[in-house]
Amino acid sequence: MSYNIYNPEAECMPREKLAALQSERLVSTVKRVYEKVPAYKKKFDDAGVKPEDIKSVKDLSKLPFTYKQDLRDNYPYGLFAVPMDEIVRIHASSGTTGKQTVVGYTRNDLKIWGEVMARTIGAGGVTSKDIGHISYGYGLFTGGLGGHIGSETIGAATIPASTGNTARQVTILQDFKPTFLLCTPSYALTIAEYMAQHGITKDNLCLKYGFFGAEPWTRGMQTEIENRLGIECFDIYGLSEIIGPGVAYECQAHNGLHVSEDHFILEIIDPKTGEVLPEGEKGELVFTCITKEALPLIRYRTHDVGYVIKEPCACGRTCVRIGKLLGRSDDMLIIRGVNVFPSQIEGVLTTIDEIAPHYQIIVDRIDNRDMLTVLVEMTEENFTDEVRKIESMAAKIKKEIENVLGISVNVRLVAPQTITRFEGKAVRVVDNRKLRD
Ligand code: DLL
Repeated sequence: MSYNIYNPEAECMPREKLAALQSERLVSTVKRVYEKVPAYKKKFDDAGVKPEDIKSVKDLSKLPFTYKQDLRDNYPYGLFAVPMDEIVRIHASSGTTGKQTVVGYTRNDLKIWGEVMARTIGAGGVTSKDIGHISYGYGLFTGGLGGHIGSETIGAATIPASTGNTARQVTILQDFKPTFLLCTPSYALTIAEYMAQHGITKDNLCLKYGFFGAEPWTRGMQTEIENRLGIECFDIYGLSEIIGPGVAYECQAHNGLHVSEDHFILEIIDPKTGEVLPEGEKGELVFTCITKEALPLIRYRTHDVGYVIKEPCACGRTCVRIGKLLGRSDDMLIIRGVNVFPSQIEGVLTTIDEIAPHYQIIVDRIDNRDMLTVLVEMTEENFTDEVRKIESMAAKIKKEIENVLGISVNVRLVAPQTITRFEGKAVRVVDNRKLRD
């Protein structure tokens, strides 16, 4: 098969040439942040490293890490490396604790954002002939305007639908005939569900591709959305601190997400020791921005857990891939000492036909013992109030989850439409232990 590549020169650059380009860009970025950002000067001085010590990408690990806390300590604009009159856009990410993280873009940063997002949707096959429906939230969140800038850069007709009002979204999907959709995977399911309830089928739409991300989702969820909407789904990854969506993207080979390495250098580290891990090992993703003007973060700790796929990709891109993200180290639950990622539970649920892919995980501490309960919705077709049937279905799901997690869990089946639906990022875990601690 032939694979779509938006910018073959950049995406398929020989590795040696890429390393030379990364080195050149890293050296100048490090020099610039040292001169322009007092907080970085202090950080480098404290670590005993001078810009002259950084001669190539091989020296990257000499540099100190940047943490979300650094952005909070320098709230709102303290880490910007350009004067405010060069900033043309500001976004922020809310997070669940502490102050918002504020990020800025110069005109050139927006150009880069457009480029990496055009690579992202171009990898799925989008061209200027397509029509894009952007249902990530527009606003301080980077999803909406990030999708928007990529879609316009590639030259597609762009519909800035934003999130919410699913009835209106579905009308637009039918009437404006978009060929690709961008939103969170959980919102894609909400749209599919609304359509099913209103007798609208995938044949009433012209959608061909979907670019979903901003939250972890499993391969099973991907297949579910593909079947329901009749589209090819692509996983897209990014974070506001680095640029927003556009940091890494899935290609038509569907085996990992390519990183735009000419703009962002990826390292995988052991989150406990900070040591860079050998290729292929699972650890925390750390990114360094080497072309951004406004906010070129150095060795930014994402808390996202992933690994690099070594083998060359069938698509011909030379930029490395990260495997599908398993979740964040901070959404990892520790249940009676065992590490549990919500995505492991989702992985099991999406293989079982009788239930809908809507679930919630509740963690309690009862008599000093952690208890994990999974609420799972039955599908309309399999909905029953017959106790014996419910019990046997719950027992089957419980067994399958326990096989994967290696700990005992409770499973409760609930009626269709009883678990909260999400327009933006889904919140799937309620940890009551934290409320009491
Ligand atoms: O979520 C940017 C984005 C928008 C990415 C739209 C993709 C699509 P933040 O709000 O700063 O930015 O959240 C970043 O979301 O560190 C991950 O934990 C998570 N995340 C983003 N994409 C994925 C993905 C946007 N494809 C945080 N799979 C990141 C798993 C993801 N987690």
